[in-house]
Amino acid sequence: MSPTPKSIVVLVSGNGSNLQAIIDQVEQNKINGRVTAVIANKASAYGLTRAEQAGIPGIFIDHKSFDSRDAYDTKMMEVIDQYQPDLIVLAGFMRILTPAFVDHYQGRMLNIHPSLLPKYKGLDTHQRAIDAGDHEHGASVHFVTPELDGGPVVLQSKVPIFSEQDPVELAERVQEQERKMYPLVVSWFCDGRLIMLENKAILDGETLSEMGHAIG
Ligand code: NHR
Ligand code: GAR
Repeated sequence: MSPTPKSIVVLVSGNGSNLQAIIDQVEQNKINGRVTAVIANKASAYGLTRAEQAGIPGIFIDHKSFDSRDAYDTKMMEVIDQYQPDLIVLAGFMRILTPAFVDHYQGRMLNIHPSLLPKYKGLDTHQRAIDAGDHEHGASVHFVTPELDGGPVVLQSKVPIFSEQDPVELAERVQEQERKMYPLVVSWFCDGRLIMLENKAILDGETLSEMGHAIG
């Protein structure tokens, strides 16, 4: 008998194409989990519409109506914990989270970042990779720790950068990879194959290198 499906809460700020990829893989029974709630900090986030279409509660929590990051994150925790999550998935979520929030979900929170970490932490990663004259770029899935985009990497996927590369076209190619890699990592976590221990990512009992597993 397979263990109880994990409860996954997904946080979004925008389009939600990574959310959709995860919902699709859940529906195809490729992930031993269920997306139990989608939370957005923007009312306009298309991810909320995707949630509604999939019959999943989509909840808008406006960061602008809170006085501080602590107050916002406290409210988020209250709402999220109603869904008893085993895993929190950041999927294009654009708000930096407080150490208290990160500690509360320690070892249970993943992010996908559009760069080959440790390169280009933070924002505007596609333009920065082009400006640096890099020949390759990509995305990384990592455990979230209080250090922004600094948690242990689980999986990376690379794409080439061509000469006179347009950042929008580059972002599209990176996101195509993201939609393949993120559901895979979520499935590993839900199968109990992936854990974080002492700030390291461990898959099937093996500690992953600083750059995680590489594909593509
Ligand atoms: N929080 C912690 N503590 N640790 C991480 O690794 C986090 C995190 C919150 C979000 C995603 C991250 C990314 O993949 C993420 C990782 C937002 C910003 C940012 O500067 C930076 C990195 C990420 C997400 N946000 C601005 C802020 O003041 C707002 C920007 C905006 O609204 O457009 O929060 O890139
Ligand atoms: C993705 O490319 C993700 O890597 C990036 O935003 C996009 C969200 O797309 N994340 C960040 O930049 C986090 N700061 P999606 O909403 O379609 O999943």
